[in-house]
Amino acid sequence: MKKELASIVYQIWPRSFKDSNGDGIGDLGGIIEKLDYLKSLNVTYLWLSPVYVSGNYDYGYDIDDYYNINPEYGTLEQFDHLVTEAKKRGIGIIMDMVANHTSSSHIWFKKAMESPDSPYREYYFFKKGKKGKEPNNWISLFGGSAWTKVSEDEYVLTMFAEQQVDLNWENPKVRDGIVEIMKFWLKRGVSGFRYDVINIISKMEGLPDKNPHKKGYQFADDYINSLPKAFDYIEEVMAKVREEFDLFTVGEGMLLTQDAAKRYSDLNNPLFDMMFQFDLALIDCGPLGKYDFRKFYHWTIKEFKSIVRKWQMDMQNRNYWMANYLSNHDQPRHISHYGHDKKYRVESAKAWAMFNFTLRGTPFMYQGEEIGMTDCKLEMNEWKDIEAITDYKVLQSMMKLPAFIAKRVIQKKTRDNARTPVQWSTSAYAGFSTVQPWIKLNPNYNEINVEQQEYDADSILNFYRRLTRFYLDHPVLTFGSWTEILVDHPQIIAYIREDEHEKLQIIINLSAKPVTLLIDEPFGEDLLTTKKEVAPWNHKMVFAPYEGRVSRLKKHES
Ligand code: TEU
Ligand code: CA
Repeated sequence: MKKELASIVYQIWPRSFKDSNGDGIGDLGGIIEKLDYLKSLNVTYLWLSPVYVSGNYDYGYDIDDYYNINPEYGTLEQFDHLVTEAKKRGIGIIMDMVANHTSSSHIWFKKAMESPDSPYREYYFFKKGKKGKEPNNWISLFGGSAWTKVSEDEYVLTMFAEQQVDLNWENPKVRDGIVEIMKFWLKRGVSGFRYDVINIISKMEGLPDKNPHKKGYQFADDYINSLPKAFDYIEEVMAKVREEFDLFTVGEGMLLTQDAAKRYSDLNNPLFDMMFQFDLALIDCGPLGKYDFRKFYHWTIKEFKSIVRKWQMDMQNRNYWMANYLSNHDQPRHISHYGHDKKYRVESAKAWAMFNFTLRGTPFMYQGEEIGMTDCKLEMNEWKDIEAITDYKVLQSMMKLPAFIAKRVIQKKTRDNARTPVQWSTSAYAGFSTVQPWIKLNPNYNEINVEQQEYDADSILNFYRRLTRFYLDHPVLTFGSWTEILVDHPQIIAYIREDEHEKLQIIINLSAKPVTLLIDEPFGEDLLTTKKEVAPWNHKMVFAPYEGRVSRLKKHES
């Protein structure tokens, strides 16, 4: 197996990481300033959410120019400097490859709009409307129709915002264009890419209506999700890139099935090294996704465990590979989502971290989780996230929610929760900037910030440092087998990781209540614990709320 699978990837959402020039916007200079800090977290790769030129309708996921840096973030020279400085510290840079769509200000789209016979029309999906209506009934992933009107009777496919135009991968020029972009950045020294919504690049031929007999817009998932041609396209572009470069690759799979995962990241013949799936993030959502609130506030540790089991077992049995994460720029903060962001914030942050770094797969972490940052309540005039702003209307019009409930749903789920500035210190603006940041700062920065946690050996930050070091020192945590124990326990998640050298037992209380466990063979040697002081192993063990332990067991001769 590729040794890079034993990596720690730290995701940066640049706009909110660190501002270096006092304009309230995070930038490349800020990342460079913090490289030693990132090194202290034993990070091996930094994945940067898009830093290319963008109109910022979807904060970088709408790209105007793939060959340049957003001037708000810096210059190409600064980017090269970042790559060099990171490399000095043994850290590789991973770029975000947004290849499902360009922005509507990208040169390809502008040329397509110049004339009806422009060859660039083949780069996108232009289609005539049906009787004054959209060409089909697909719903956009940000709500509303998936079609954007471009002239009297013509539309173009936009699966996300109207400023994000879906590329037509059927066209070989599109595929070559994407290869060229990747090579450009690889030549500048980047180590690889994260591929945005890569499983939806192929669309059902003819773009037919979904369930024509049903009224209203339809969720077009099965018309766009991992269609056979998606695999062919990826195989082709990746082969062209790999002719010249070795690279680290992770694909984002929206509504990824296990069969598709097996094909994307098969260890014997990977298209990508690993994939992301969303099942844990969507644990409390209905079938329509994130803003389908019907199950809100109701999820159980049992359900959580069954999702973990489903993926851990399948990737092991069928020999493919997944990226593990709890937070990213699209989800609420995981401490607020799964943990306890008040009384047990510190304890639950450590418990969830221990969980994420001891699963089979490659662990990813997201800026701010290492200090246990929490969601932030934003009032409507403070919302920045285009998805939230659109869905606020959709929740009222399509799902018939009263405005005040729609507002509460958005406040709980908005991506802005994860996008407030990183809290570096207790100084003005949390040490993120010297001026008012571009987005609301979480008022809890006086209690939650890097500076204070640096001085506390028992802080979440210092726990992450021990945990990441431990992870890198114990390859069994990456490659070893995963066997669940205490399967039916309603509060505890527990498993054994084993390879030819080592056998580790992980037991974590994911609940806010203490748990008593009766143990047959209490011989564990604790290697890493979330609590500073722990009781010795005994036949009867009490696990405090959110207490977790990694212990070494004796390997039996077999
Ligand atoms: O996200 C893909 C995606 O599936 C999102 O629609 C996600 O489900 C949603 O944001 C959850 O709230 C990727 C990027 O990570 C996201 O930031 C972009 O907005 C999106 O693609 C379009 O590029
Ligand atoms: Ca700045």
